[in-house]
Amino acid sequence: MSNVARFSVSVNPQLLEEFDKLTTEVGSNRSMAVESAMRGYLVEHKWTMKDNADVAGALILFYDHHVKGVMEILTQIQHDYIDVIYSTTHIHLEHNNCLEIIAVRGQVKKLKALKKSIESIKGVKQLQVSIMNIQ
Ligand code: NI
Repeated sequence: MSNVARFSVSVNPQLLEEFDKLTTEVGSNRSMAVESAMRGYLVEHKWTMKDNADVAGALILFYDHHVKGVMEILTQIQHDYIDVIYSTTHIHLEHNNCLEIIAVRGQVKKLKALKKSIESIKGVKQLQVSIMNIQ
């Protein structure tokens, strides 16, 4: 029995072009890069599987603080989740942009709700979630 599986996927051609270019630049190949991306996807999303599990990690967000209401909403959300937020580090990157690192620990379902709330804020350009199972 083979230890590799072959499959075909359909993707945006520009995305594939960019992916192949970067893959070549880092000295990899398409299969290795797709396998690495799949492992990354599993790490990124596996924590969401058990709603009652205790997990910990960080939410990293990049946003434009000049977008009307963004600071107030972000502060309000963080006050609504004080039971799972342990610290927040704010970095003023430049005139408009800020980076915020929110350290969290708590129940999966609560952190999923927090993630969803932050994702919906207008002005948040990127949100990266890094959560680990700690049980
Ligand atoms: Ni700032």
